[in-house]
Amino acid sequence: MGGVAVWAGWLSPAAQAQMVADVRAVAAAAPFFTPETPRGQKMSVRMTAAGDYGWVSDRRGYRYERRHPSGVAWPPIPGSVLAVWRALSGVDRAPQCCLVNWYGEGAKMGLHQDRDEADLAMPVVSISLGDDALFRVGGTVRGGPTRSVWLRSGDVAVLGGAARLAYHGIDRVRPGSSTLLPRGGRINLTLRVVD
Ligand code: MD3
Ligand code: FE
Repeated sequence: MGGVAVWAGWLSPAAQAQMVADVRAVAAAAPFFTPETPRGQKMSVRMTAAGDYGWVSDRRGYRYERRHPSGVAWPPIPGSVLAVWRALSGVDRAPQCCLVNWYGEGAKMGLHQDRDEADLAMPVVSISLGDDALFRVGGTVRGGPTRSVWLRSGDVAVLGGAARLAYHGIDRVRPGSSTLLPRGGRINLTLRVVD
């Protein structure tokens, strides 16, 4: 599908290790939480965020918020992460949200669109760390054809243009496929302009 660019192995092993350390610091300030769908279903992915906004979901709905559910402000987006946005986003605006998704054993993310951002002309930049993940992307119509690609640690995907409103999700993570995270699993960072 047009508008998906995957930069395989963009981050060196050293850069990945630095980013994991930076994510740990983010999570120390803004701990991972388990989002619930508006219907009260716990998601299998745990989340936190950095930047002006984080994305939260609970029984009141899903939305961007300026504070973590605990009430603290989100920590700043790490410089290591901002550098990837500057290199690959192709836009002059700074990202306002770095959403952090943590996939443990069996976690997945169902097909969805990202459309809570005000300016859908702004791309989303996605950084994969840790275990390999089977990413599925389709078109802008639910139930249409999809294709799948494995995302590996250090890969960066830029989603823009026609892909910005594409349905997408993570079908599964391959346990033990990376040694980056000491307890295994996968971290995905998505950088977004929100408003
Ligand atoms: C295609 N995250 O946080 S990243 C999400 O790996 C999300 O955690 C997945 O979908 C993950 O919303 C996939 C790749 C991605 C991110 C945003 C997109 C693909 C996208 C927005 C539009 C189209
Ligand atoms: Fe998404």
